[in-house]
Amino acid sequence: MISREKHDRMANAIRFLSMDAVEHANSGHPGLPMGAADIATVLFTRFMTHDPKKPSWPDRDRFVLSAGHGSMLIYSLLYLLGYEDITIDEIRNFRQLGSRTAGHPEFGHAAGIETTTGPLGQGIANSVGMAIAERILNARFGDDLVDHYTYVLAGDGCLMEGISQEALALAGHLKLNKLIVLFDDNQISIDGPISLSDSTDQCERFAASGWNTMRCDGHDPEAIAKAIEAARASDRPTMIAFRTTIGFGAPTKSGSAKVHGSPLGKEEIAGARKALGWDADPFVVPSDILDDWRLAGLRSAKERKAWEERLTAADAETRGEFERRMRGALPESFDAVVAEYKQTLVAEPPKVATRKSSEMALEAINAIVTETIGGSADLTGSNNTKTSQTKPITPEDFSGRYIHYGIREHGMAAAMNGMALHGGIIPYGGTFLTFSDYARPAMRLASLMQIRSIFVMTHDSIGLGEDGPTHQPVEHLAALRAIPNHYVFRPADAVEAAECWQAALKAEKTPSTLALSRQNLAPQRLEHEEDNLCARGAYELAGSEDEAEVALFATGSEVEIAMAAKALLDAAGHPARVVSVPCFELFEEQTADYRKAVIGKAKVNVAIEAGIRQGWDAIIGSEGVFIGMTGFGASAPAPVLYKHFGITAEAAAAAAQKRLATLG
Ligand SMILES: Cc1ncc(C[n+]2csc(CCOP(=O)(O)OP(=O)(O)O)c2C)c(N)n1
Repeated sequence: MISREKHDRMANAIRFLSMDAVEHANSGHPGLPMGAADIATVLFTRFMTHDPKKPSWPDRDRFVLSAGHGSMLIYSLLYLLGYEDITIDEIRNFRQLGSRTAGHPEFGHAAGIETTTGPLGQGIANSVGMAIAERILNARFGDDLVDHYTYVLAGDGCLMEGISQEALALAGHLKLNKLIVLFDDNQISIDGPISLSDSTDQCERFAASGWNTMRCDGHDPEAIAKAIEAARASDRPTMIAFRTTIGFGAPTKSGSAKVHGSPLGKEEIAGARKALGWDADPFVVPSDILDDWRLAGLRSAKERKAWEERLTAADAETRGEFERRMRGALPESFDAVVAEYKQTLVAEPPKVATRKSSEMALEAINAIVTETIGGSADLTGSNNTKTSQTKPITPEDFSGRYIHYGIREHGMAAAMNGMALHGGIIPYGGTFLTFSDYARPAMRLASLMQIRSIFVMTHDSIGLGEDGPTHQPVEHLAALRAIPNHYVFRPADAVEAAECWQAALKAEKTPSTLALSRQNLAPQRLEHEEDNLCARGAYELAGSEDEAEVALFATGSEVEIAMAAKALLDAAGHPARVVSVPCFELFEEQTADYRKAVIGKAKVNVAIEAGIRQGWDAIIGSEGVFIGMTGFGASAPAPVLYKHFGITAEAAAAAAQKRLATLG
C-alpha cells in the first residue's frame, strides 16, 4: 500500500523531471505530464504488468501514450521504473539529436515505447490493434501464454481527431474488454479551453459505441485505482474520463493553455517547487523516491518468471510456434511453398486481375503462414483479401483470421500497425488505392516505425472504369512512393503477384502497399524462375539490351501494353525490350551495376504507367517519353479510357518512333 504522501512525491518526480527537461531543452510540453502524473503513478505502481529488465516480454501489458506531445511523461516513467534505455542523461538530452528522448515518443528508440505517437489519435487507434492482437493470440495460445491489458493515455486532441471515432467504434463492436482508455480530461488544448470548439460529451460518445465509461477525479489516487480496477473487470472496453488540471502544480499557469506546450520559465518552476514542497535540484530525484519507483519497476518480475516457466512447460509445437511468431520469422517452408505455387501458375497461366491473383497467392500463403490476419474496409469482395483459411473474427470468437473493419480506412491502417507492433501477427488489409489517402497518415507511421503492415490497394488506375475520377487513383502511386521506407508493389500478372507478396512478407522492417488491378491481365511470366525477380524491383521481361533501340518500362496493367508496343516496334524495324518495374524502392536498393544493366542504353526510353510521371525520371531520364496520366480520369468503361487518355501500345510505339526520328 502506498501512502498518499508517498504517492504525491512519486507523482511529483514525474512533474519535476518533465518541467526540468522541457526547460533545459527550451521546448516541449510540460502540461500533460504534470496533469496526468497521478494517473500514471497509480497505473504503474499498482496495475501495469511489465518488467523493465525484460521489456520485450510478450505477455506484458501495453501502455500507449497516445498524446505523444506529453512525451516527458513516458520518458520520466521509463527512467524512474528502471528501464535501462532511458538514463538521466537521456532525460537531460530531451529533444536533442541522437538522443532516445525524441520530441515525440518513437518506437525503436527505447524499450518501453510501444508505438510512435505524436500525430494525435494514432496511438488510440494503434491500441485497438494491439488489443485485437491480444485476443487473437489468446484464442490461439490460451490464457497461460497471452492474457494482458492494453492501456492508453489519450487527451482531448486524440479524441477530437476523426480517427478516434473509427477506432473506438471498432473496439466497442469487438467488445475489447482488455482495452482501457485513460482520458486526460483537462478541458484544455492549444488554442484555449475545449469549449472554444467542442461540446461533445465524450463518455456518452464512447457509451454509444458500446463502451463502459466512468468519470473520475484524476488527482485522487484511491479513486483512480478504483476506477482502473473496475475497468479491468468490465466485459466491454472502458474509457475513464479523468478530470485533471493541466500543468498541475504550476502556481500561475496551471489549468490554462499556457502550460500546454512551452517551457514554464524559471520563476514558475521555482513557484512549483515551493507549492509542491520539492527542494531537489533539477534532474535529481531524491534517493528514497527513486527507490520507491525502482521497487515499483520490480512488481511484475515474479509474474514474468512464472510466465516463462509456463512457456517452457508448453508442448514443443506450441512453444516453437509461439516463439517463431513473436520473433517475426516466417515458417521455414515459406520460400519453397511460393516457388511451388509459381510453378503451378506457369503450368497453366491464368488471365485474371491482379487483385484475383493476389487472392490466389494469399490462398497458398495463408495455408502455411498462419500469423497473417486479413481484412478490408468493407470491400472484401472487391479487394479479394479473404481466403478459405480466414474466417471472420467476431466479438465472441477471436479464433478467426479476418477482420471486417467497416468503412474505416484510417482506423484499419492504424489498427494493423498496432497488431504488427504487438507482435505475433502479420496484418494485411484492403481498400481501393484511391482511398489510401484516407489511410495515409497511418501508412506513413508504419514506414517510420519500420513495421510489417501490408496494405492491399486494389482498383489501382483508370482501369477500374465506370466509377470515374473520384475512384481512379492518378497521383497515388507517386504519393506512396514518396514515403521513405515503403515498398509500393505493382505486379503485372499472377507470377508477379506471388513474388510481390513473397517480398512484402519477407520485409520485416518495411511496410508494403500492393497496387492491384480490377481488370483482367494477360500472363507475362510464362517460364518458371526459382528466384523472385520482383524482389529486384525491376528486371528485363522481353527483348535484349544488345539490339534494342527502344526500352519500354512499365508496371502492373501497363506491362501488357508495353509488350504490345514492343511487337509493333519490332515489326517496324526498331527492336525494343521490355522491363517490368514492380517496385521502384527495391530497384533502388540494387547494386549500381544491376541498375545500369536493367536500365540499359537504348536510344529511347519509354515509361508506361496509368498514373502521373513523377518519380519516373529516375529510370527513363528527363528526356524519356512518358505514357500515362496528366490529370484526373473520367467515367467510362476501362478500354475507352485507355484509348481516351492515350495509354495504348499504338501511342507508345508512335511516341517512341517519333523520338527516334528526331534523333536521326
Ligand atoms: C494530427 C495532429 N494535429 C495537430 C497536432 C498539434 N497538436 C499537438 S498537441 C495539440 C493539442 C492537444 O490537446 P490535448 O490533447 O488536450 O493536450 P493537452 O493540451 O491536454 O496537453 C495539438 C493541436 C498534432 N500533434 N497532431
